Amino acid sequence: MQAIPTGQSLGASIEGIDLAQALTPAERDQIIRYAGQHGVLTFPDQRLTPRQLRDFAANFGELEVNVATMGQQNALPEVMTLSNIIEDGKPLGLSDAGQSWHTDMAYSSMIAFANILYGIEIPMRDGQPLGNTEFCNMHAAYEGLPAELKTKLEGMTITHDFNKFWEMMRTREGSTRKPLTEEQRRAKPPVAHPVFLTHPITGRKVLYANPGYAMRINEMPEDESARILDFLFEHQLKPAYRYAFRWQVGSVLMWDNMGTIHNAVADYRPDERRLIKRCQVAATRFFEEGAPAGMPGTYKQGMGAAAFNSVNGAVVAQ
Ligand SMILES: O=C(O)CCC(=O)C(=O)O
Repeated sequence: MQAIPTGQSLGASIEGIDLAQALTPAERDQIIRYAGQHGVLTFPDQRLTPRQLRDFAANFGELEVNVATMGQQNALPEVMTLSNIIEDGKPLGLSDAGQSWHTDMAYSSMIAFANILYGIEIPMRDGQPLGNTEFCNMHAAYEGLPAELKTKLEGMTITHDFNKFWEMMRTREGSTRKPLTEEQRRAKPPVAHPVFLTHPITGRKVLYANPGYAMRINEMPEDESARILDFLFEHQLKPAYRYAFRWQVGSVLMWDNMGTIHNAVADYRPDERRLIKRCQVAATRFFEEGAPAGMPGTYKQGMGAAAFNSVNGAVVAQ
């Protein structure tokens, strides 16, 4: 297995591995290191059943069963279908997943480590793939912040709410999303995480904010929080931090949700078929359950930077 970096702000193609086969612990740890180092990994030319996708994803942490409960694979609720295809009058899956900048599971006490997607049908027009998945690099976004803002926000927290993204998507023309039920809202109450997370693989700080779910900075007045969040949302999308993945049939796309934010580009028509299978992996490998991930005392010993720093050079203590 070897990583071929894109040379851009994020991304590497991982070649020489068949994800349908069980990983060795050494391969698993190498993929974790690559995820921290490159943020976005692509594994070309894979051939996976939903169960094999699930088994590959389960190497990296507990799998999330999405609270939305739409588009789940029968008998394998950890595998979701993302698709615009309608068959026999029924949607095959969730047709508008991730179509705005966000970080998966920022709204959960246990945040996400990785999303792992497998491309089965990819829309093409004039020989070019449509429906790119775009990313921004949150290690670089942190490093690019003005020094005084880094100092000011150090130790502060942001409240994230699942309902923010959901309601924003509901306002889109043609949305079939229904308001979340009381039960769904109770299952995902708003939660606070540090504005700056010490990334458990690289040991470096990342900006852990995203326009999809971040509601407010808790330790400052509401108007100041709104102003600074607007600044952070604009800053984190700078072209220098961006990378766009162009899909191919058979690609597996795996990204580190702690060090990136992402956006699914909906530039294809309803008749241009897109079919993706997805697993979401919680960061249970890196954080203790119970308290919001990233808060002092939640980093698991032995699983973080100390274990994975060899490709990243110097790391800071957690
Ligand atoms: O379909 C895609 O390209 C990305 C979906 C997405 O944003 C997600 O899984 O969170």
